[in-house]
Amino acid sequence: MTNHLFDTFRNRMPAPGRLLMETDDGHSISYGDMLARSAQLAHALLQMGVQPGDRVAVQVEKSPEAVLLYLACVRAGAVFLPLNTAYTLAELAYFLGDAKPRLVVCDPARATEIEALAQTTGAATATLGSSGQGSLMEQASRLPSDFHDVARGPDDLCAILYTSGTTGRSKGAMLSHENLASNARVLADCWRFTADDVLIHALPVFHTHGLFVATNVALIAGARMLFERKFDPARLVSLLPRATVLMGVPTFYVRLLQQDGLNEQAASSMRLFISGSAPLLAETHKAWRERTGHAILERYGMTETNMNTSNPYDGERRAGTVGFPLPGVSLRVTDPETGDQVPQGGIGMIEVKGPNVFAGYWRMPEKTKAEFRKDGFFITGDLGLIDADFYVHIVGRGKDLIISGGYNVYPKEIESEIDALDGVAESAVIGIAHPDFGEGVTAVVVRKPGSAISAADIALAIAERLAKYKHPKQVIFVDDLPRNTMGKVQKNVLRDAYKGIYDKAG
Ligand code: MLC
Ligand code: AMP
Repeated sequence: MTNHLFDTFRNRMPAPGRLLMETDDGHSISYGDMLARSAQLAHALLQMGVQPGDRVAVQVEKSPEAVLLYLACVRAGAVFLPLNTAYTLAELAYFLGDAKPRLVVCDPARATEIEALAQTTGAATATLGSSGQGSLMEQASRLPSDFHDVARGPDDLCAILYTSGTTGRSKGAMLSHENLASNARVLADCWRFTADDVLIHALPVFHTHGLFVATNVALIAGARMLFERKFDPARLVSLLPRATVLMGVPTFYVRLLQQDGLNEQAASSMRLFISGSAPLLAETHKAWRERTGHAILERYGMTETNMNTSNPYDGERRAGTVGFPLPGVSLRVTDPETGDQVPQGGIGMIEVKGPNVFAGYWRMPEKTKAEFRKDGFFITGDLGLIDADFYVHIVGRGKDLIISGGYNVYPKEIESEIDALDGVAESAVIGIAHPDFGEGVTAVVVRKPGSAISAADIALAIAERLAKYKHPKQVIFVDDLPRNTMGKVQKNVLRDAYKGIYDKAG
């Protein structure tokens, strides 16, 4: 047996001297370097006691080494578990307790607190940094640069990515080698990636978009990445003449449009702009076309399913739609109550099935069962329709979810933290249209009688508990929350009442 995902990359690998990554601080990593250094890291993982099937939790700033560590985990047969660098210690405690990793890899700056936490779950810790005593890279540098990849089949677990749940606890989406390999193959084909492509990579590498869509597609094509640690719109415009493809969330495109230097000339070497993770406004699509001459290609996916649909490479890229199901992906729109398919053009729940769809939630068989139909279709929680020309439109969400700058925020998680504060009677967290982030997290709070709790008090209290991007951009105090006859808070009424509050925001 072979290592299914890594062989998928290896079999198409270009000459070892070809570049895989060029970083913003002037370093470059060739395909040959990647093979050697991921091999050394795989040896280091083994030395740390990591065995096939063990989870390796990784919370590190974006760096080429973070990508090499991902590949080392794949090669060592471990299960890669990336964590957003914004997560607080309180959030990490849950993930480590649930996933029970063998090893936790973190940045040196957080080593002390994370080591203490990891010990409570029985995990070893290591830092990644490119140098320094005790760092995994330093340990790896002394180890052999070839490695006999651990055998893993298509259905073996390759990664766990946590995605918050509508009802509270985060769920670990289990992704197999074939989930990732099949999606990389299909996307590289549909988007016509070749070894001549140069992809601007400015996304974080701890979520599906930056890790699997961007990195895996570049790897499978033997392409090169301009690997940016942060999204900096001015710098990005300056990189365009050296690149051929950009992948980003809608906020990238909104911010790039504010750059004077963005024009047809700057984008003349580019062949493709791709957007996903959140809805791209038709007005952004139009403005982009006017400024650069390019129609942004919008696609739709999620952590559990990888990518499901894409607008066509050839053919009309229709603003406000997410295109057609990818080859191998079946997509249908159903009545959320009955599960019956609705007639073409009707709005309903989007369900998908295919080699891209995950194996289930980590140690949550009941939740997994509840989100699959008997015939194997996964219930996405997204509401949509298929139009007369078969383009898929996402028209809303059946799940109570806010997407801010491409990050998912589940209101329930924030409401629970706010409701637990002295002085708060109850709260409702909603998403309100935001010109930069798409939606702005907004808390509507009812104080307890006599309480004077302020927005600043709330911000201070949740700072240690929740990642920064989840924090409400505004807190609004009210006497009561609107409720329907069943007693359920009417979030649509609140969204209506406060729409426009961010219109003047930058
Ligand atoms: C940062 N902040 C955010 C935020 N990102 N707040 C809300 N939503 C966000 N997305 C906070 C910062 O902490 C800061 O707080 C303030 O907002 C302004 O920060 P900034 O400097 O403007 O933010 P920046 O660092 O530039 O980040 C913005 C961003 C980033 C858009 C570049 O959020 C980003 O990279 N998003 C991509 C997320 C992503 O990869 N999603 C894919 C998920 S996979 P303060 O208070 O300190 O000022 C998926 C599946 C699929 O969804 O289909 O792809
Ligand atoms: P995540 O759980 O972080 O992977 O986010 C997945 C969710 O992002 C999906 O369920 C959709 O709600 C949303 N999403 C992704 N791409 C798009 C898109 N192109 N348009 C609208 N929503 C999208």
